[in-house]
Amino acid sequence: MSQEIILNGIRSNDTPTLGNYIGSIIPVIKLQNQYVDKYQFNLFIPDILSFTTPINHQDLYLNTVQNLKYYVAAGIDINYDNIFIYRQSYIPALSELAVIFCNFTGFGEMSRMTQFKDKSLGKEKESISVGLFTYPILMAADILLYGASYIPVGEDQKQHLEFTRDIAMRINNRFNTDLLKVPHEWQDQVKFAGHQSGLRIKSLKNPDKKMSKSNFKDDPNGTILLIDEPDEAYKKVMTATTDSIGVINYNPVNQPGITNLMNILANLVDEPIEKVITIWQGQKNYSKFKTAVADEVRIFLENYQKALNNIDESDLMRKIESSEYLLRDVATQKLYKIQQIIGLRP
Ligand code: AQP
Repeated sequence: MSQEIILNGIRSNDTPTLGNYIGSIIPVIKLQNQYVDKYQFNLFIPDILSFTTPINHQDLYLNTVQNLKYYVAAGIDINYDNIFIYRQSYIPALSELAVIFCNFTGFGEMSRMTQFKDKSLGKEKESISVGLFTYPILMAADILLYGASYIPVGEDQKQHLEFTRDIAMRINNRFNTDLLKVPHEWQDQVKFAGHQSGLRIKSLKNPDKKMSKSNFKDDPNGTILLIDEPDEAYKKVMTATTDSIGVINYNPVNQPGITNLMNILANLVDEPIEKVITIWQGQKNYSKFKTAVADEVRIFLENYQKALNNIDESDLMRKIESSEYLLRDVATQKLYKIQQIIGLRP
């Protein structure tokens, strides 16, 4: 296990959306196709982080395995030995590392996290979990336990990645060590994932807001789930909120709805956004443009869902269990070294 590591996770609080797919899964697949000989891939479900906000716990175990299937359906090849697919809670060293990190994290530092502010906005204090508050700490432990270099995430996770770098550098400096590998900085992560800037797919109905799996119930027509009926998803795109400007422009501020659809299109047809802009910019027929996007969404879902249904569950379970077996060992050894430098072990 001496290769540099690319790490990626999707929580199992609910069914992933097209936003998760474009922001997180597509980059991982591209990186696999480009770099499978060069890097180790840690793909996992942060199941402990999946109930930082309330969920139906009866679904948690099955959702966790199910969400790992979304990687495989997208093209992750489980036959590679350097691709690890696992569940966060099956690596117990992780939780201890997170508790250790809590004591090197400032309360003010966590209070500034925008995801916490967004997710707790308007809620009674008593109903907001401390787990949501400390989410970035567990995420940092997920990354630093294995020494991952690249974490292809959507733009919403930028601040958490920066925190991960900060805590790694803080502990390294404090104990005069280089034990914690500092992941690359945000701009390098974005470039490595093949983007020019971080991606945030927006709700089709409220294009000022992120498309988010936990918002599905409040915003069903703005959210495309990866298990949506392809025809339903087609309709959601056709009824997406746009604007009254009447000319297609890539302009996230003045035309967020149109810009969002352009981003979706570029990613589904795997073309640079510049190419989509060249084709559509200046055109006035929104309906024709929406039809082009809706067609691609429908085709994508049809193919993707076919692949999802064809996954051999017992092969996948074998892969998950062997990955967890190997990683538990690596993680325990790393935790021991950290326990030593902070004085918990001789
Ligand atoms: N709308 C999005 N655009 C681009 N990337 C996105 N991601 C999520 N939504 C978008 C990326 O998906 C990965 C997995 O995210 P997660 O499930 O661990 O948590 P999240 O970021 O909180 O995702 P959601 O869908 O918004 O979940 P809920 O609603 O449950 O909180 C991350 O890489 C994320 O950037």
